[in-house]
Amino acid sequence: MHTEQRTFIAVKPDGVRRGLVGEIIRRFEQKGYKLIAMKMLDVTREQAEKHYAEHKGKPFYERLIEYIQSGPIVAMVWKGYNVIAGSRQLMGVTNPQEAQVGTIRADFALVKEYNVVHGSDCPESAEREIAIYFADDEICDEYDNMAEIVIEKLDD
Ligand code: IDP
Ligand code: MG
Repeated sequence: MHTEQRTFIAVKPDGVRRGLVGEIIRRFEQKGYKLIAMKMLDVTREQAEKHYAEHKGKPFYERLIEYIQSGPIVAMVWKGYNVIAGSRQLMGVTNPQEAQVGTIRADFALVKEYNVVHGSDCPESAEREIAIYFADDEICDEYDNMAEIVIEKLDD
């Protein structure tokens, strides 16, 4: 049985400022994932604290909260076969200096404090993060993209 998942992806403020929105979206589209929600917004302190609750108390927490609020983000929901692990592969590991060449973070970022993109790390955090930024009626899942047509064929 295939694993259709949803994940929360955000172009962080440094990625927006550097003009990487299109490039990052292109990589997810090109892979075959389906974009089902997107908006630009200024993250509130409350949203930032919810988003990064797991990091509360860590030495970099306050800077992280400031960073995610340092300019608008582009928040997105992507859907697809194994999209959570797959999108983390496309992004590369947290520290751009350790990320594989060819990943977003390796190709476009220098340090982990400014690593241009966020992606959920498991189905539970994906659903939790989606709910911080999107209402149910902002999700547009009522269309078939090419990848879904491929997956339907796999199920036959
Ligand atoms: P992830 O974004 O790859 O899932 P997490 O460990 O969840 O990485 O950390 C969330 C974000 O916090 C990272 O993307 C990065 O921006 C920041 N961060 C993580 N570790 C450090 C650190 O050691 N110093 C500064 N910032 C960090
Ligand atoms: Mg994380």
